[in-house]
Parts: sequence; C-alpha cells; structure tokens
Amino acid sequence: MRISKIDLYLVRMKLVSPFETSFGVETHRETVIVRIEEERGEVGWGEAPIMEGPWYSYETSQTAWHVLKDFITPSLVGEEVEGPGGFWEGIGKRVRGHNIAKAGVDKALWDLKARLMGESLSKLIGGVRDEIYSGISIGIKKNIKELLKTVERRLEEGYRRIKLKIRPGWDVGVLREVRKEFPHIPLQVDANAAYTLDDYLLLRKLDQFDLLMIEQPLDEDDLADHSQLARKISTPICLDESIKTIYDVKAAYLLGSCEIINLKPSRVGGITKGLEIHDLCLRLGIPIWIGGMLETGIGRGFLVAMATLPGVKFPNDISASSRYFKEDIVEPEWCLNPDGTISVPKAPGIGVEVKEEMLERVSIKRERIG
Ligand code: OSB
Ligand code: MG
Repeated sequence: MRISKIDLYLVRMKLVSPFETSFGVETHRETVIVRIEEERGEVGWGEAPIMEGPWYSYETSQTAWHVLKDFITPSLVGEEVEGPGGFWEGIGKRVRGHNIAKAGVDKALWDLKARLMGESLSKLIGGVRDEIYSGISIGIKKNIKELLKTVERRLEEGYRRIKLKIRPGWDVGVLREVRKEFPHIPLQVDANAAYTLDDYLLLRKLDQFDLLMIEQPLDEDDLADHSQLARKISTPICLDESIKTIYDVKAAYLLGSCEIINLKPSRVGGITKGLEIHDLCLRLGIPIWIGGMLETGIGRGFLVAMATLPGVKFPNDISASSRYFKEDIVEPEWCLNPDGTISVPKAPGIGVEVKEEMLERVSIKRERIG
C-alpha cells in the first residue's frame, strides 16, 4: 500500500475517576492517536497509549510525539509500505526502543490492512473467540472502606476478576480485608515494581490470599531477582514492565522469573511484536493475558482483538469504555455484557468507528505529515 498522509493527534481526556498506582496518580489520559490514509482513501487508526510522565516506562507523550513526528512518519509518507511487516523491516527496525510510539503506527497499519481486506482484526490475526473475558484493575484508594465499596460495585457491574494495585503500606492488611469480604472472587495484585527482593517475607504473606498472581513485584530490569523471588513465594509471578521484547520472554523463561505474562501490545511495539510473543508463549507453555494502559476506544479495539488469541488463558485488563471516560471517542463504545465479557466486533479492522468531531475537540495538538 502507498501511504498518502498521516495525522497525529495528542489527545487529553479526563478519567471518570483518578487512577492511583505505586508510581503515581493519573487524573487525565494523554495519548497519541495515529491516523494513516493510503492512496485510495482507506484509513487505519492506531493509538500510542503513553503516560504523561516517565513513570510506567521511560516514554512520555512528548517523546512519543517527537519520535513519531520527526523520525517515523516522515519515512512512511509517500512510500510503498508492505503493511505492518514492511514498517518493521524499515523505520520500525532502525529506531531503537520507543516501543509505545512505534505501537501507534504498527496498530494503524494493522487496522488499515484489515479494513482493506474487509476482515475483522481478530479474524485476521487468528483469534478464536467471539467474546473476551473482561477484568478490572482497581487503583489505590484513600482508605479500605472506599476500596471495598469499589470492589463491590465492580462485581455488581459484572467484572469477572479484580486486580488490586498494591505498594508498601497498601498490601497485606488491605488484602486481608478484601478477602474477608469477598472470600471466593478471582483476585490478583499488581505492584508496578514497588518492592525489592528484601521484601520477600512480606510478599510471602500474600500467599495466604489465594491470588491468581502477583504482577511485577520487583524492578523492571531485574529478571534475576524475580527468579529468586519465585522460589520464595507460592503466588505465581506475572511480569508486565519487564517484558519489552521477545528476548525478555526467552530470558524470563530460562531463568524461571515468571509463570505468567501480561502481554500489553503497546509495551512491546504493537500487534506485530505482540503476535510474535504470543506465539512463543504458546510454544513454551507460558499462559498470557492482555493488559491495558487506560486506552481510548481506539486502543481498546486492539486489546480486544489480541484477547481472542488462543494463548490467552486469564481474564484481561480490558474494561468497558465507561470505566475510563464519560464519553469515548469511538462508536459504538465498548460495553460489558452481563456475564462479564466484551463482544468481539465482526466489522472490518478494530470494528468501531472513530468520532472525528470529538477527536478534534479533545486534541491539544495536531500534526499532518504528507
Ligand atoms: O500496570 O497494568 C498496569 C494502567 C496504566 C499503566 C500500567 C498499568 C495500568 C493498569 C490499568 O493496570 C489497566 C487498564 O484497565 O487499562
Ligand atoms: Mg501492570
């Protein structure tokens, strides 16, 4: 396909409620939306769901904007690009790192490819389900009472499993209260790298709560200490921040650093790289699930498609649009079915349409390349 123009939108949308993790509080979602148009006028949409500050990873909305505007998109516009594969053979390979920025373009090229073929993205990538299991990630709250109320409300809404953010001081005591109130719900925790191996006795106390897993307890670069910790606790370790490339999966597997992987397509560079990791995990017998980054409805479409893959064995951090925003930028919005699933669209591409008028309204910066 020949790419005729690319539009970048820096979008800022208010979250319905602040989202607090061990690395900070998010009240707004700043994210980059990518629109790629090819010569016949067909359009693909992507999203680079970076955070405003370098707290989850080193990338920020400004670095993603810079890398996309100054390096990646100029080498694509006016060129013949063999879909997402062509992107990765060219500029996608030349640019080091910046996975989340690259993911924005990779996704738009996948959406475009699927729309040109008249096929849903899920079908195109080998998805095997019509519905995906939805879970919810609940941030750190002011107090336990507020947390218990939130958990109860989310269960009533139909979410299948609850993930709680933890950090030192908001861990064992909180879990004890939650388990007392909800003894049997599927429950897991996410530390976003807030602990060290020296905390292993405290982390071992979490074993009594029958958790599905503990996500990213230690530093993102420390596969060695995760491997040590795995031998000291019985709760399965799931890696998120640590897995940025397929090489991280291989190392984690050989070291025994985790039992489960949270595959966030954006963290690894998008759909192309996500599929490679999915296939490797399936071959190695590492169960995965699809994690989220508070995406808008555009990014959410890619999460839903990825969650239909056969290697996905746990509920995902893919919640309904209403959990994040008062109004989403796609139509229809992503809705939760009463049984806690989200239906996979059958329409071409990600299967939802972008409300371009709203997109303009929530954009704080715009750039057209080409
Ligand atoms: O660690 O999984 C995480 C959101 C932003 C950055 C990191 C994480 C998260 C979530 C939310 O847990 C998942 C979602 O609902 O999108
Ligand atoms: Mg996480």
